Amino acid sequence: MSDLVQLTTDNGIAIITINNPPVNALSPGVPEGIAESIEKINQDPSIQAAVLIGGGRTFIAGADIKEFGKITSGKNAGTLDLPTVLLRIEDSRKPVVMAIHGTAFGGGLEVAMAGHYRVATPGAQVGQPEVKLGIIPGAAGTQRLPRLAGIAAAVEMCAGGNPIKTEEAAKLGIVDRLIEGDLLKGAIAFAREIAGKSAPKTRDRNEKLGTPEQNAPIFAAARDAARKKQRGMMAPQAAIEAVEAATKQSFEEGCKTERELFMDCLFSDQSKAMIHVFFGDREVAKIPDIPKETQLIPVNRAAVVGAGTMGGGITMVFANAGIPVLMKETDQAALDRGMNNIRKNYETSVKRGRFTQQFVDERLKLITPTLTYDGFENADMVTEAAFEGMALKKQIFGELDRVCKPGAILASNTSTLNIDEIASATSRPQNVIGTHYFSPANVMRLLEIVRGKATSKEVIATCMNLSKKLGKVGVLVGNCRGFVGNRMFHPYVRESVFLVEEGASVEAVDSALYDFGMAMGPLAVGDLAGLDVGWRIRKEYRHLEKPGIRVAMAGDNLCEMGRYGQKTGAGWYKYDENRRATNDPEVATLVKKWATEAGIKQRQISPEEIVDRCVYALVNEGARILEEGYALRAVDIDIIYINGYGFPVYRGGPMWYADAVGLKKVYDRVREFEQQHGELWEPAPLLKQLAEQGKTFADFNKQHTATA
Ligand code: 3H9
Repeated sequence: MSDLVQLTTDNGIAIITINNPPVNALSPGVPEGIAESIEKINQDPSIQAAVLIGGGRTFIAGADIKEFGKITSGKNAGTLDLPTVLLRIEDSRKPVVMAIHGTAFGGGLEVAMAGHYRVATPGAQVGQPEVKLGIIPGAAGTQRLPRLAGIAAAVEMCAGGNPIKTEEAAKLGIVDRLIEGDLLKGAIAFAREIAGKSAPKTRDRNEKLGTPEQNAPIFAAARDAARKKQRGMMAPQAAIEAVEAATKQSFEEGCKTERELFMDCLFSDQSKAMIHVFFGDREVAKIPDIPKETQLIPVNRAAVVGAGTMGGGITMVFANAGIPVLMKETDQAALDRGMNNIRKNYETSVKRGRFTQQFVDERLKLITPTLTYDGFENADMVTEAAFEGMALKKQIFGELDRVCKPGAILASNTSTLNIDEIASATSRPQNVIGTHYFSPANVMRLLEIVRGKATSKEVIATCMNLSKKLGKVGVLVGNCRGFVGNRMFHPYVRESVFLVEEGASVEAVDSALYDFGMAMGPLAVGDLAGLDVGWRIRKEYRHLEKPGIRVAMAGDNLCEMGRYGQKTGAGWYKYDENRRATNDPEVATLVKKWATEAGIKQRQISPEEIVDRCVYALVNEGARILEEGYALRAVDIDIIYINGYGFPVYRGGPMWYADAVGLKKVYDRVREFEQQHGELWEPAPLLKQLAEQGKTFADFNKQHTATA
């Protein structure tokens, strides 16, 4: 018997326990161990029924995702045999009760559904999250789930990928009984109740499969929703097709259809990219020189300086995590505006069903607006979110140094400024760190955590840990201008403006990148964020520009005309009072005039060139950042771009995308652009090196962390 699966007995009831920490994934040995146990149970006349349970904190959280890479590279096919094991469970003459706690996800729920009964602890979760990995259920999940839960719920779970609580699963018929108290004891008692009775096989239960008339609108609505909400992804559509097969084919044929669709997805670039993102989300939390055991600073009370858009959003982030927070402004009107915005934001969340009124009332009680620093002496962490200017930030940090208790974390939400210079205004630079949120701060998942020269390991470890508690993905970055995200965004936007100046329309640039999968086109993003933001920064840093190098002018010229984007009703586009965009022919005329005056030739530009110019500008800068060590690994850059900049998750982030295209091809294209457009396109040395060696950015990851 495999070490990963134990078989014991309790007075005629067999207990199969899966012990594969941390999440009891179905790694090689687990399905085999289950199959062997089932065989033994059926041969043992003293056994009347069996319970299958997960050891530790959870039931089975799914197939072992690490195995998928081995399958696609031809090194392993073990996980794929799971459907056969599940048939053996279902065919067991002794009924099998699945006892669920923690999470029964993916292959875990598929195992559970092959059992004859399911009992669960309240508050546990079940789900088919495979689409989030770019695949679909591959062990008959799309065939058994509709038989237990009905078509509508099965489509939603398989195509949407979101888990449900066991309370809801019980209502849907996925779970037969909820067990308060000791799960194993309850499951054994349940097994005694059903022992000797006929055991229902899920695959034979066809009563919830509906009629074609009932199902057609469900599938049509699901396909439509997936096209909109999971734009560009193949797995959700495949999942819907597989569930539809359950309504049109026999169980066996349906399983074959599911398997074909599963294999198509598994071998797709999308699934490889999304699996990379799954592990990347977790890898970014690992900082090579900061041990796991690093002492954390308890953050029980927080304060925020500034009640503007960012300050208010950050205040909500702390309140949402249950941390009492002071929010300071300099005058009453601004403070009132800030509190009103927070209230409005919460009202919208209640209307949209994201939060309950009770949750919001509790969160609002945690927020204390203030005009003074009174109470800051109790804060464990203060986040400054004032206007972006060095003098002001230094003044605030000087004040914080005077009022805050020793050991308090002093964080700045700066998006561009030098953290070390900000820290120099205090007597405790080891406590100063950057925490760069993305707008709207209470929604966007990314948190760039900026390490200053003196920032202590305890402060870094605390902020990394806190980011999870705040519902964010924290990524540690170095202290360079624009940090990682904005430093890369600059050449990306620059190229989008160059392209417009060279003859592409504003809409053509935006739609090429939208079709590539970006959440929004770069010019529409500029209008949303305010074109004046970049314009002001560029003016501040103009002295650093090399003479003779081309500068994107059209965006700045629009700002000179007062066209700042959505907030002034016009930018790259025109906006109505509801901020709905329409194309503005005046922009095309103006840009053409400016380009002609500047001697820029107008030409036809293909969507392919638009994507290459903008995305490779990201990649080339990303390569420099990686080589300079401002990002720890290529995957850190990918996670930043997916969570903060709307890069499509199914392309795995800019660095993964470049690896998938092939660095030689990317390098050659960058060289081509260098010949056409000059030194702004000089290939990053790391890109050149890896391309010439036939390597990838992911290879560099390994070397880098190994030597760090
Ligand atoms: C599937 O089942 C396909 C089937 O249809 C069958 C096809 C034939 N495999 O997230 P955490 C690791 S597809 C391998 O930090 P939490 C994770 O990398 C699968 N490893 O904990 C991490 O490692 P490390 C469908 C896995 O408490 C450690 O475990 N299932 C797997 O915050 C702890 O994870 C899913 O998609 C795995 N399946 O969250 C579920 N799961 O410590 C994916 C986790 O080295 N998993 N690891 O960084 C999850 O959603 C969360 O891990 C879970 C726990 C909610 C379970």
